[in-house]
This record gives sequence, C-alpha cells and structure tokens, in this order.
Amino acid sequence: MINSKIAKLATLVIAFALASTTGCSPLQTTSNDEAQVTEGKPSTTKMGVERNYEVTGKAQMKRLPGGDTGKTIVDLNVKGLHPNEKYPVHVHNLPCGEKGGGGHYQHEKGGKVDDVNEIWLTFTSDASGAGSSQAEHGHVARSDAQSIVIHDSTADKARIACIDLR
Ligand SMILES: [Cu+2]
Repeated sequence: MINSKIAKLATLVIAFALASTTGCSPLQTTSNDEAQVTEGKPSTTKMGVERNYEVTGKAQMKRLPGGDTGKTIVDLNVKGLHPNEKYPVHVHNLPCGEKGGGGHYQHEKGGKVDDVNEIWLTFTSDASGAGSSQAEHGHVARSDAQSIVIHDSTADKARIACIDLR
C-alpha cells in the first residue's frame, strides 16, 4: 500500500513537471485501468489455537480491470502451520467476523465447486510450517470476495485461520 502511494506520488510529481514545462493542462488520470488492491493478515481462529496453530503472514488480492475480461491475482504467504501438511484454502464471501467468512466465493454463483469457478489457494506447508501460493483468474472478482479461509489439513477441514481482505 505504502509503496503504491509513493509510486502514485512520484507519478503526480512527474506529471506536474511535464505539464509545467509543456504548458498543457495536467493530470488526465486513467483510474479505470488501475489495479484495486485489498490485503490483510491472518488471525488464528479459536479452533486453530486449540489445534496448536499460530498463523501469521499476509495475503493480497489484486483486481486488474482492462479489456473485456480483466483479472484477479491473489497471493498468500503464511507460517505457523504444522510441517508438511496440505491445507485447503479458499477465498470466501463474507468477512471473517460473519459466519467465519461464510461460504466460498464463486465467479458464477451456484456454479461448480472447483478451482476455476472459485479462488483456491491450497498449499502444502514446508518443514518449518510455512507455505505460500498464488491464484490467477481471468475475471475481476466482485466485492463479495472478502476473506481467505485456511482450513485444517484434517478430514474435518475446520477453519483454523481467516484473513480479511480490505
Ligand atoms: Cu474454504
């Protein structure tokens, strides 16, 4: 966030400098093409704490409009998990504080439950309990893509951590 603000500021400064030397009116912005970034840090759920998790790290969702489709890129980078386990992770459709993040976000509501119609970030932790993943989709996610839920590697897939994307 800070870096992008600095970058914008730098762009403004350059734009003003150009405008003042050429004498034309400054700042025709193209906000339609700008990436919209939401991000957050994990909180371990009560269930997660009971299972000896202390999940830290970060996640970021970038919505990139443009052309007919646009795209969405999500990055997840966490630690504090158990070593060498596969953790199911999805973008969910409510904030963490509402129904633990609600259900899976779906591009086509009521469509397939798979990693095409939904945004999955499932990963396998390394020997230190850290893991990361990235998902890229050819749609711009709607505003109800609000959180990321990390489920336990166990058969019950309990919600062990949640990240609000803001
Ligand atoms: Cu989920």
